[in-house]
Amino acid sequence: MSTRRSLILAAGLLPLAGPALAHDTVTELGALRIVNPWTRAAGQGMQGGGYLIIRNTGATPDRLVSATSPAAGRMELHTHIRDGDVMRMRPVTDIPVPANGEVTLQPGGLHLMLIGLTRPMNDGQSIPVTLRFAQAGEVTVQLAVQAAGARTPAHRH
Ligand SMILES: [Cu+2]
Repeated sequence: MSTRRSLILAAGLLPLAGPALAHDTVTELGALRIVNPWTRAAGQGMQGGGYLIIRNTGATPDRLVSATSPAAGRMELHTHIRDGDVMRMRPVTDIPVPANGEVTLQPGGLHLMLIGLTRPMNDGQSIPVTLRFAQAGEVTVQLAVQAAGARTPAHRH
């Protein structure tokens, strides 16, 4: 009897646990949710990409307009475009975040670019990055540094 009751209670909790997995890293900024920020290990003086998901739970569109980090001399917002057989990076002035939608920054697509790393980014570290949005304002998130991947997009700056 008590076992069955526990199971029912657990099942009742599942919908709450479903949308945000326990291992997701989520930072809230107004209606925005910055999910699972990460980067790849890279050496001092090199550059690195920043990847994350921006969810907008609100009815107003927003835009990511800039990013800064003490770990980088400067940062840009980038996209990839196909140039023949090669994917090349291009700066963009902003990254739109649709109302009631999301945008994913990922390798090979839109991403943050950390240029001129002021220190090495080592596997397992966290790199603070401050994101500035046109509507929601600023928030600082921590990029989780993962091992340098075998697949690295062509970087031209
Ligand atoms: Cu880039």
